[in-house]
Amino acid sequence: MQNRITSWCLAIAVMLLLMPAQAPAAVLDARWEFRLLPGNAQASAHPRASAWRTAQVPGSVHTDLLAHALIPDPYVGAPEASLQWIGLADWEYRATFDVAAATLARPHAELVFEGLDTFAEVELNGQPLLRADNAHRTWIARVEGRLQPRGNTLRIVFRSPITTLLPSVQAMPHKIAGNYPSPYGDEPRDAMVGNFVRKPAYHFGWDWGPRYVTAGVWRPVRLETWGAHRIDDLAVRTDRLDADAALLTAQVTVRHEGAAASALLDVDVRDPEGRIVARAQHNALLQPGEQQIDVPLQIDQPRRWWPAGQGAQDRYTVHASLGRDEDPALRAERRIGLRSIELRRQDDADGGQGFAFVINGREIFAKGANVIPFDAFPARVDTSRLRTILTAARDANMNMLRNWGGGYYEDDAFFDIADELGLLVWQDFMFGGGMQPGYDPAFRQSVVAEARDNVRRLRHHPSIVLWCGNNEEETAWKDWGHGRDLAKADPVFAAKVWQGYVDLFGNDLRRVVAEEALGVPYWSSSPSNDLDTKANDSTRGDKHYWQVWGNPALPVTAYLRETPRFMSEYGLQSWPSQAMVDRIAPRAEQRIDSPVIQAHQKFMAGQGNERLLHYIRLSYGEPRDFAAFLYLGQVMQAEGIQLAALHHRASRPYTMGSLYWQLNDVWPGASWSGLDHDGHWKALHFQARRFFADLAVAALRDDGVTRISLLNDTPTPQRVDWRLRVMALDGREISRRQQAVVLAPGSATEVGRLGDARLLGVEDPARTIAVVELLQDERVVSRQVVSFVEARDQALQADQVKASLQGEGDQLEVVLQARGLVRAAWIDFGLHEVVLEDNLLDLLPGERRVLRARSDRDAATLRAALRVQTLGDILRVHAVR
Ligand code: BMA
Repeated sequence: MQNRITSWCLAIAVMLLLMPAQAPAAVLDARWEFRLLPGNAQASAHPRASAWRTAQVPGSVHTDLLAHALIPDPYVGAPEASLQWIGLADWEYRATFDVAAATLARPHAELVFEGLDTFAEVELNGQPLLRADNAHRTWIARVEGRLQPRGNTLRIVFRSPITTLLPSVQAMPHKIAGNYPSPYGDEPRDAMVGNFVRKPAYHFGWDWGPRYVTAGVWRPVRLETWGAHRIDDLAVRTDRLDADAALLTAQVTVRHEGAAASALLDVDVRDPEGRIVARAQHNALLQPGEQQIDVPLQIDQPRRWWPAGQGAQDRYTVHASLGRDEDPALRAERRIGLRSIELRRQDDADGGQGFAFVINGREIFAKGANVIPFDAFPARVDTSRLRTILTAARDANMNMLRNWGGGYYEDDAFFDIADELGLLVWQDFMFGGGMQPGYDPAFRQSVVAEARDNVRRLRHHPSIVLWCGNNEEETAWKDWGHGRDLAKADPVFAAKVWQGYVDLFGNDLRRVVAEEALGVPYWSSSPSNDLDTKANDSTRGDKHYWQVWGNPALPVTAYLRETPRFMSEYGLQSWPSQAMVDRIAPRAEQRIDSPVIQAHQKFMAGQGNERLLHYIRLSYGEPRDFAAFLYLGQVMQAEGIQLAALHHRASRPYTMGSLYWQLNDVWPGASWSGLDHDGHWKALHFQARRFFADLAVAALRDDGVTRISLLNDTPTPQRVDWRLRVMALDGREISRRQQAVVLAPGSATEVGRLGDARLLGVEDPARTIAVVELLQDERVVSRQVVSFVEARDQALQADQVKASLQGEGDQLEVVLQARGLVRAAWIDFGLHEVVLEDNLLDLLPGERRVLRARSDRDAATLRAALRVQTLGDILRVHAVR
């Protein structure tokens, strides 16, 4: 049983019924098996893998091996080194399936492989069918005349990407930058293959996740059949959108086989309640081959789709059908949202340039985080996990997520949920970093095919507001020495590599987006200024800022001195909860430097926990034990990211976005995430809900000056009061002021810059705080507690909060009663799963908080397990020692 403390919303999410992503597809109904390919070099060391065994499709070889207990759980303990042989082996999958007579009778048929990972040779009934080399593409093969009623066999051999590519990579006189070299010896450190293959980059290991170079049929296989023609695709272009009308063009792609023929094409649009609001009929003359038929549509008084916090997420359903037949091949449906999108890059007077997303004509301050893959083995990620995590994002007042480029293009379900919740998506193409052979035309062609597949698959989602070429490649080349080093070693090759980069990200992908993405803008890299001279600039374009946490590991207050146009990455690490750590390591092995703990800390080859300690020490001092290390790490992360996020928001409109690194986890381990692998809220996520709230106060103290700003992200003016109280830690009030103000829609208003001397007078900085609050209708809607010294030097006391659990059954409440100041109170119930309304709380002297709690456990058990950690308790015990 795990300790699962998280918000209400998470539990509610689980209860929600899941929406089917699309009409049922013709998923191949087959029995799948797998084995190590006979004759493979790994066979002698792993004989048990050589027998045919049942396989799960979609799936991966690691999860199939795990299902048959042939390998230990790749997430528990430290088995990574011992599992690298899997990535060096070749694997064989086979499926047997029957085809119903009616299906077989159809004149046209194809097998559609939505995801093959990666170098795959496919045979159907003993004959070659296709060869694949790109896990991000859809592979399609015509199969009419090649199927039989019973006992068809599909056979797929997956070749190891490492052994396949290594000879050619090793033969290169000069290498191009890959990403994280393997510490396990399965691949030479100076000849990384990952950037030469179109396979999720993180499979080769990343600084937050394990190296599992997997293989398999990772997305469904479908058998599609049709008669004389079929609808291949339906896209809906918005030509004009305002309060009066939406003018749309339904672009219906029809494939027709045989002599020219005519057919009736019907298109209709239903509003969110299912009422038909537009309808058109078109008598189409079909020529042999593929053709696009454009059908104009008009919706009067359209309901627009808005990001979360700005309005409703209304969606319309567009349906196209060719003829009156019930044949699914002759129908297509898209759920769309009506919104306009502009990436506004307005020049400043002084040479800078803005970077703002404008939705339906309104500039939106983007608040959110970066998304990484949800698991090392993507087929394990089900819709309910996506819903849990995306709902948590929305509930933390986020309105944008960046799908980072080192993973895979997410399932349709991800975007359906983002559409529904109003989460804007910044979508990277799948390039995680380093450099790739863009100089190779075949490689570029493969990427273009992949890009078309995915842009077309996803383009109807209103949530997607940017397609971005890659993660950090331009800045790596220009700023991290890679371009310079290669130019020194081999200037001709370096020029060729850079030209390949420009061809791929400057031209090819830009063109695909212009042609296919229905008006969504393109941006060549994050961070960048879209191939302008400088890549990671604070005055133009988007910015990744890693001088805090990364080198030179500046203190978190450095966040306050960095003011970009759009912060697309910044972050601090923490570990997940004790209960999560218990799953991966026995208590006896829970030490900062134990092998199992180190195996789950991927930052800078074993230096991650030291870095974490560095930041904990700066603010809180030395943790007294591993449990305190976990707690203080989470508090440090939450307080540090809050500082940055509030500074970004307070810098509006100069800064128009703040996406921290990272939302979620790929496995249970240390990382920059605010949600753990199961979607439980870490301290950061509770804090994010406060610092991203639409109405919030920022009180940012740097160098002895506290800057107070009032933030309004709502689209309407807000009448509020702001209040400043200076008080002693025991509650004695020293001064107070309060003022009414009207906040403009979408604004940040600075209301004061106050020096310590002015706030403190003669009071002791270690015993005094400033409390800054935003009130609406006399209710505190946002609060910041400003300390004048680091927590480790503050006169915090232990035993300042009394906690109790009241009620029974589904009426449980945690009541907190503070005596003196309480900082960072973290409530947990040990191993018992409890969903809490809020957590990580600062309480003012004398304050009482009542929090709803829900759990399956009985109240007596929970009462006994209830525990509250606070900075005062943790640091005071430390001080006594
Ligand atoms: C960023 C990302 C990732 C990485 C993260 C943390 O720059 O783009 O590649 O995981 O930093 O180091």
